[in-house]
Amino acid sequence: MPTPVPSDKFTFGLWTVGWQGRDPFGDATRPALDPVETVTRLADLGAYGVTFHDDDLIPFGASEAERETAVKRFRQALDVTGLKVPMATTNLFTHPVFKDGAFTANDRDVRRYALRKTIRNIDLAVELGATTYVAWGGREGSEHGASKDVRVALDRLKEAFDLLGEYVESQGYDLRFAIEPKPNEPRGDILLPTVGHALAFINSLERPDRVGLNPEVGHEQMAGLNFTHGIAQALWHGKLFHIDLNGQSGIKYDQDLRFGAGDLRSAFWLVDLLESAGYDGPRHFDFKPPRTEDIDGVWASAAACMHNYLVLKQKALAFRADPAVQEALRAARLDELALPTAQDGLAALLTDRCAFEEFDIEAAARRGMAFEQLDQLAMDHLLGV
Ligand code: GLT
Ligand code: MN
Ligand code: MN
Repeated sequence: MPTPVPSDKFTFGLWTVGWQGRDPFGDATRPALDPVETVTRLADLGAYGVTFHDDDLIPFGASEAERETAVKRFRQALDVTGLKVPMATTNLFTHPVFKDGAFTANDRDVRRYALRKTIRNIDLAVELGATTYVAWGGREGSEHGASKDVRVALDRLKEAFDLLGEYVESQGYDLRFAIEPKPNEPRGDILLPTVGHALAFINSLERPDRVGLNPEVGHEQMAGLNFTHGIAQALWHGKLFHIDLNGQSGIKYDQDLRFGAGDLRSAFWLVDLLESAGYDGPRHFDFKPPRTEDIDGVWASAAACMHNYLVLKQKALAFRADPAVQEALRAARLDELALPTAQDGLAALLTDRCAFEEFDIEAAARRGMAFEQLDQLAMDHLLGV
């Protein structure tokens, strides 16, 4: 069985294992976790790093002295364990002040506060070595038709990223932003609901090169979308800056299951893609150990996230190396997809009688694609038969 090691680049948010199980219907089922304990336990399990929201590390409203102590203890734990902080983010959703959003709240003073809160944590993130700053706009959205002028709200969202980019540049920070799309929850509808919406938005920013994506498995699947396709497109645009791995069973509330739970076949194709595309960023788990679990269950599910990734990686590599698969890929004509459609140019295409006048449409229509055999080989690898 594969054992996780730091070079696998597995990372976890403090808020994941630290989730106390509070949901809209029930109170916490677990006590709070000390970030220092989280760092120690994650290092013991073979993780590479840990990520945080400002408020995960420094309780909201803490005094300057409390802040210093919290950061000092965290930093010491990082030094002792060697755990890294590749990414950090801002909590712009828990406090009631953010009930109508942060960067797109109708109230201007809330927007200005949200930017200052973010900038303050960017400074800390960079001090701790982060090179990616995630922006999940959980409360940037609405429940009512006229309550949000979406075009104007997008102006404000662009303004926020332009200002943050200006700040990071003025400080000479080596830091990029990663937008995390989500279709809904906690707002009825959230701005930039999918990978595609976010990709288009980034093109309108002043510093598009500094902004990419942090897609989350469950968030795309909540919208019924193919996550692996979304990741492939993000990679194609050079925009996969970070990734949130977890599990989800279809179109329902955001389940944040451990990685591999939920849609296992999709997880297999995702790992196959990340590994074959050479994605070298952190494999970041953003999951919630179910509230049925005690603290032992929390660490068991964290270990399982890494275990499942490594098992799927083994299986994906074996799938690609299998001569029967390579033969099936040829039969499915993947090599032909890789050929340009008109390497001879437009003029040659227009005069090529075989392309149209003499093209045997019926014969081409009769050709089978041999996809079922290929897919069953993948299934057999996944099932271990
Ligand atoms: C929150 C959300 C996640 C985001 C985090 C970053 S916070 O738990 O559900 O998907 O990645 O703000
Ligand atoms: Mn989620
Ligand atoms: Mn996430």
